[in-house]
Formats: sequence, structure tokens, C-alpha cells
Amino acid sequence: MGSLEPNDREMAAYWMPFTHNRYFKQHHARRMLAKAEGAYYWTTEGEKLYDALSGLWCSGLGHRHPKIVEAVKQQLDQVDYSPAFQMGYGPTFKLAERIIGMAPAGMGNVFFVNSGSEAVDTSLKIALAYHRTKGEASRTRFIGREKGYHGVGFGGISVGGMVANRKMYPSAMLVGVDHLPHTHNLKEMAFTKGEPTWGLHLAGELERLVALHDASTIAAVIVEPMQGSAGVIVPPKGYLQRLREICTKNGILLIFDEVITGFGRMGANFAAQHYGVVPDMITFAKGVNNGTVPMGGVIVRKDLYDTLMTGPDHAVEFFHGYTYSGHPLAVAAAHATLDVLASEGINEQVKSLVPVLEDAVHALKGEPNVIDVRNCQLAAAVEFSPMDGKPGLRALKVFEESLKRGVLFRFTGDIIAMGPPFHSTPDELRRMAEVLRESIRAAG
Ligand code: PXG
Repeated sequence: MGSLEPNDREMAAYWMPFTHNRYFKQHHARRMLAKAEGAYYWTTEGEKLYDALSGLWCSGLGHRHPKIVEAVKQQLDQVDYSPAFQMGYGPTFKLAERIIGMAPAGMGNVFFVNSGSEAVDTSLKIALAYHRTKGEASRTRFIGREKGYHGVGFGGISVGGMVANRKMYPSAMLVGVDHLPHTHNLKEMAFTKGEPTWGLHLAGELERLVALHDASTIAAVIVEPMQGSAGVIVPPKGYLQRLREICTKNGILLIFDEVITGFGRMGANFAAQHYGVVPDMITFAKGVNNGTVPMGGVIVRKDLYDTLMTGPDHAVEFFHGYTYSGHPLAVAAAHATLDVLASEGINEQVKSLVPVLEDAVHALKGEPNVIDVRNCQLAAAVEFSPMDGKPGLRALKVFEESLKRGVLFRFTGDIIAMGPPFHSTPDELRRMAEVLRESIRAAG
């Protein structure tokens, strides 16, 4: 492979995802990574960076956890690939059963995919197929939410609520999708610690949409319990319960997109358990195997699966799947990850860090241009007022100043987001916040 530093032709050849390609290719000091271990990355310049977003929210157990590394190495000596269709590989079935054991009661089955985007599109297909098979083929609409992020498939961007992800593709959107309003309101909730008390009424907008479209046309509502990509938008107290009540009353499926919130980030296996609200489907990815090998999935209520098991038993019931669904390497990494989540008491560990993170980030109130600080279990965000006519530039500058000081944050719009590794020490969290303070001041 040669040097880790790309030459000019190599730098030019790669089209980077969700990245300012032209800017990156000019200004990539401290942005090329060479090594990862625990809560840290090392850059090709040899500088050490605290990984404040656990990769992209996926490596909560830290990089190269020895048990996960060992499991994947061992798997390579057993079975590298096993056909996903019409053939079986035991560990994949065992993994499904383990995930059901971690999920809220009533869930019965897991469909494996390779990413959050695929998980979302799969869940939407399951919703349509379920209603149709039940004899309610008129239920075809989906309700998403403004500022929602459900990946980049056509289904995901249709139910998602990020204008930049949608505006190029109006003709390719799923038909009949509507959106709930988002719950972010600086006037009402800026600098709230944890769940805001304002905003519950916005769940009632679902009733308005039901009245507008009629329940008989709506298949499912999909929301992230906590909106991660939009910059850690925390659900108002009682909001998710209210959505559940309205969905149940109207025969609408409720899908929680737990790609970020699943597998430990909330100090619980799933946000569903943290908030005490049980959806009909849960989409997951990222944390299921600590980001080691691409993997995602959909957890479904048992009766959804049962409903779809129709037709002659020699025929395929659900025409959907991916070559790499339940890939043996991803499965091996996931088994090891679930072992570690349990054996290292991660949910308790995360819960113990929540007040430390909360105090550390909220101490940034009053710093220049900081207009909001939010936190949700082991996730947090700081929002800045945009620079005149240059939205996004302030957070980029803060991000670059932080790299100089040894912390890798995530910036999106004028927001800095954090989702620290679960094994972080209180001192690491406090240092992370102090680096953010210095960087905010330096960025001006
Ligand atoms: N659903 C949710 C809730 C997500 O957060 C996806 C679906 C899509 O997953 P894939 O695996 O297709 O990328 C996501 C992904 C960020 C950030 O900085 C968030 C995501 C990905 C990258 C960065 O907040 N979320």
C-alpha cells in the first residue's frame, strides 16, 4: 500500500462522502489518520487526538478493543463469507436471538443489513408489506420529522428532514410522505440540561396529520428518539410516549431509528428502554459491532414477522436482502461487542458519566457566540451563532482549533457534536470540554 500519505493523484481520485472535498484537499493538516487505539486516534503527523464522537458515533467501546479484534481474526480462519440467501450460518441466527434478548419485550425477529441507510429502507419496506399482507393496502404513507436523518437511500431521504440531503432529488422522493415539526426551539429551550420540558404539544401534530390524511392511508411514523445528526436534539419530556399513543390508537407502526442511540450510548441497550416507549420496529447499525465491520439491522415485533410468513412454505416470503446481510465478519464482531457491553457493564458505566458530561458541556454557556448547549445521556452538542453570511464557518474553525489541541469533534452546520467513548474517564470528558472552550475563544 506504501505511505499512508496520499500523493496528489491519489488525493484527487477519491470523492469523499459528506465532506468539503475541495477544502479538505487543500487543508488536511491533522485530518489524515494513521492509527487508532482506545479513545484515541493518531494522525499521520504523529499527533494524538481524543475521539470525541467515537468515530462517527459507532466506536463507543474504543478502537481495536482486544476482544473484538480477536473475534474478527478468528472468524477469518473459519468462514470468510457465507451466502446470505438460502444458506445459513449458525452465528448469524445466534446473534439475532441475542439482539432480541436485549430489545424491549415483544420484539421477535432481526433482519440484518450493512448500514443505517439500508436498515431504514428495509424497515419502510417491511411496514408496507405488513399492511398490505394484513389487507390494509391503503396504508402507504410515511410520516418522518423535520431535521430527521435516516440515511441516504431514497426512502431515508424521503422520510428524513434535512434539506441539503433532499433538495437535489424532488422527483425521486417516495410519494405521500409528510413530516412532523422538529422540536428544536432556542427561545423555549436553550441551555436545557437533558430533556426539555417544552415541546410535548408538537407530538400532537401527528393527530393533525392523521386528521389531514386519514389513518387508513398511513403506514408508519419514523423518528430518531434523539436526533443525532441534526446536532443532538433531545426529545421533550413525554414526546415519544405521546407519539406511541397516537400511533397505537390509529393502527400506525412506530419505527425508532436507533442507529446512534442503540447499544449503549443512552446508558441502556436502546433508547426505547431508556424512555420506556416500545416501538414496533427498531433500526440499528454502528454500535452493534462497534463500527468494526459494516452492519445494520431491523428489529421487528414478532407479529410483524408472523404476518409476513404467508404463501407456500417452499416460496420466499419477503423479497428483500443484501449479499452481505449477516456477513460472518460483522457477526463475529457483533458477538464480541455484545459480550463486552455485558461483561464490562457498559450501560452502568455510561450512566455514571452522564452527569460529568452534562456539567462539563453546560459550563460552556457564556462563551463567545455559544447560543445553546444540549445533552442527552452520553451525547452532547454546542451550537454557535453563524458568522455573518457564512453559515457553518464558525463550527469549522472551532473544529480546526480543537484538532490543534488534540481533540477530534464532529462539526455540522454551526454545531459541534460529541458522543465520547464509553470508557472515557471523567478527566477526559472535562479536558474535552476545556479544549472546546479554548477553541471557541481561539476561533473568535
Ligand atoms: N439513521 C440514523 C439515525 C443515523 O444517525 C443513519 C441512519 C445512516 O447510517 P449509514 O450507516 O447509512 O451512514 C444514520 C447515520 C453525525 C453522523 O455526524 C451521523 C450519521 C452518520 C455519519 C455522521 O451525526 N448517522
